[in-house]
Amino acid sequence: MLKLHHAPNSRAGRILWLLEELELPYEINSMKFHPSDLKSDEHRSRHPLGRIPVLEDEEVIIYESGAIVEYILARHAPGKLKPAITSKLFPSYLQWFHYCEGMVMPAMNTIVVQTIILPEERRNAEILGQAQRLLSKSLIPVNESLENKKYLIGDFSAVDIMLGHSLYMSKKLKCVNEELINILNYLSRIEARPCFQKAINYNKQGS
Ligand SMILES: N[C@@H](CCC(=O)N[C@@H](CS)C(=O)NCC(=O)O)C(=O)O
Repeated sequence: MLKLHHAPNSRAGRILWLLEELELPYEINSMKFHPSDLKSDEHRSRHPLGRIPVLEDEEVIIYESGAIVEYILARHAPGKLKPAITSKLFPSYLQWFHYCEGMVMPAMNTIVVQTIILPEERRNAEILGQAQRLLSKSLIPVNESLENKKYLIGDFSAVDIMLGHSLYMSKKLKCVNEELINILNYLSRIEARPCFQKAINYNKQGS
């Protein structure tokens, strides 16, 4: 059975959300988002940097949330939640899939480090400001692309699980201003999905 190594408030939520949308059977190794769990020898044997998510499937151990999403779709749900390579939608699917970790998340990581992880005396307002401006800029094309669309490529797909999750996290960090109205409306649709709610709230008390 698929086994997801998970901690709350993290990208592991993407994988849980995908597994729920696909109605695949899975088990969860529930960890704390804390070095005591993530940097343990046991977890470093799965991911050398002690990060999450990690997925186990029999003899396979795979990390990187985007790679895990593609792996699950290819091996366990072929043809689902992804346009065919011949589809007109395929290039947009690829673009937004990679825009997520390539453009949005680096700025967001810096914001999380500068507002949550570092102790106050080590935070740097200039670095934080740069990251906030970069994140705001990187959300503008996403907002434009969502004009007259229910989901990122029209119908719901795995790209909503990747980038939709990042947009949700951006909003939680107060980086989605009211001018980004298409993103805000899109997030109401994402948040109304029961599988999203189940994934995002899993084991939150343990965080
Ligand atoms: N690009 C990786 C990022 C993995 C990552 O940094 N995960 C964070 C949680 S969202 C983590 O494990 N942080 C713990 C740490 O940095 O010690 C992915 O998409 O899986």
